[in-house]
Amino acid sequence: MSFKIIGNGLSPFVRKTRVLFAEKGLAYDHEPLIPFNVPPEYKQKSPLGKIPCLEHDGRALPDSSVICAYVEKVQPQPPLYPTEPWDYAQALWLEEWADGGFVANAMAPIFQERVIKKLFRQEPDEERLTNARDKALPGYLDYLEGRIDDQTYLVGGRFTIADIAVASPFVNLMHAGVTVDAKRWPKVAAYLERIHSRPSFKALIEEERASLPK
Ligand SMILES: N[C@@H](CCC(=O)N[C@@H](CS)C(=O)NCC(=O)O)C(=O)O
Repeated sequence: MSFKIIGNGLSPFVRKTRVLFAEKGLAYDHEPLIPFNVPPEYKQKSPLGKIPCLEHDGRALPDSSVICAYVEKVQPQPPLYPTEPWDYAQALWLEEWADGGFVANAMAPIFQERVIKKLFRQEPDEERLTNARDKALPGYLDYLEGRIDDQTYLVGGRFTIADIAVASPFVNLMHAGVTVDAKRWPKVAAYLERIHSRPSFKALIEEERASLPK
């Protein structure tokens, strides 16, 4: 079995797939494609032109959620999706909450203004940054604080795709210098510290930090 994950490691969606691979103990090659002006050949593999895309034994599969669900079937151990139907649905919902809401409305604007623009030596749009950090982000953190309750993991008492998908974009916030206020959101802050210290996340966070300008 040969796997290749295509996409720059700073993408929360690429990180999501890489963490899943690490948790499953699966080896893969990594091609860190940047998703701007992608070559036409890449669109043959990922028709929306987005990262990540997985190559498995010569076949291409786009989209982090699709990739993760597929790899779960290819390599079921250790299981990273709940089996109980309600828990399964909750895990998928939290994955969508992260991918479709939190990333789009809070993480991406902050990361783009603070990190991407710095990489391209552009001036940040302070109003966009402030809106995302001070207006959008708190609502997402309030929701998460309620979901964590007293649990170690988000769903079903064990580490799942929900934890991978939710914790991944918080790494981007860390890179952007935005941390969770532990006084206001104590459960989220402790939860993230716990999840980000897993070897799967820790190794990638260190690799990414080394790639960013100081
Ligand atoms: N639903 C997709 C979202 C992927 C996505 O939006 N990736 C971004 C990078 S973080 C991208 O490729 N953007 C380039 C574009 O939208 O053209 C997934 O989960 O893989």
